[in-house]
Amino acid sequence: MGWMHTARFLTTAAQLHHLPPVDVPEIAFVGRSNAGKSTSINTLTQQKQLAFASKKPGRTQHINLFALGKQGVTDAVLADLPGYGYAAVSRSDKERWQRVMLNYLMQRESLSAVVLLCDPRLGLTELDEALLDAIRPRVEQGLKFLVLLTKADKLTRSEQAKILSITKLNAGGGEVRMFSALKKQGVDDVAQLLWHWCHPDGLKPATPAPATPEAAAPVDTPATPDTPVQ
Ligand SMILES: Nc1nc2c(ncn2[C@@H]2O[C@H](COP(=O)(O)OP(=O)(O)OP(=O)(O)O)[C@@H](O)[C@H]2O)c(=O)[nH]1
Ligand SMILES: [Mg+2]
Repeated sequence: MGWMHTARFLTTAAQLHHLPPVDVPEIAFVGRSNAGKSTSINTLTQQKQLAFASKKPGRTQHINLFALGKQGVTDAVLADLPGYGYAAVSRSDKERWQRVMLNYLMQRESLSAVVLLCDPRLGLTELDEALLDAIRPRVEQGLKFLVLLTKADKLTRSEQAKILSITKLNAGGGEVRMFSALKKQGVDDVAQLLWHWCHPDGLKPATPAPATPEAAAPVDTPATPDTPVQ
């Protein structure tokens, strides 16, 4: 979807209070280290290296923001967050990242949707469940969330169907989708969902009106009472 491809780097910050406030919907990509957050952002935005993806877990160590919007007008922001649960990180680093992420999820005012990425071969882990618990009060106030089951290319069709229905039962009312960056599975569907979340009034991006006679306003129609004539 063209809207997603407009993504551009906005800023990076190690702490919540270093992030600039934004006045458009912000969608956070969260999940275990190595789940595929950065890769999915690159795939959805069709940009090879917008977000840093790596075989080495723990690659993303800051909150990175990317702006979306046509003609340079930002109408949404994506946030790539550091992953959690990476065993080889020191305990103090782990605790620091968990604190940064929880503060972000609880306090970031512009946050309007969370995409929780999950490797379906691991399922929702304890840390994923803790995250879902942490955001539940905000979900009740309208925060949207999507569980994105990544690396679908590693599963057979029937394994995918099974994990999809199990995760739907455990996702507490959130959306659930299968996704593969490798096979481009689920890309359009997820892009559309995020578009609708950021444009709940259903407005399409501005396009010039077609220059057809039918599209032009009839000149001889009298103004109706609720159409002020100036
Ligand atoms: N087969 C396959 N591999 C994937 C897919 N998505 C991501 N990967 C691989 O998974 C590894 C981790 O991907 P990242 O996108 O860096 O993961 P991350 O969640 O951002 O990790 P952190 O930044 O450490 O939190 C990389 O080796 C990717 O190539 C996918 O759809 N299919
Ligand atoms: Mg990453």
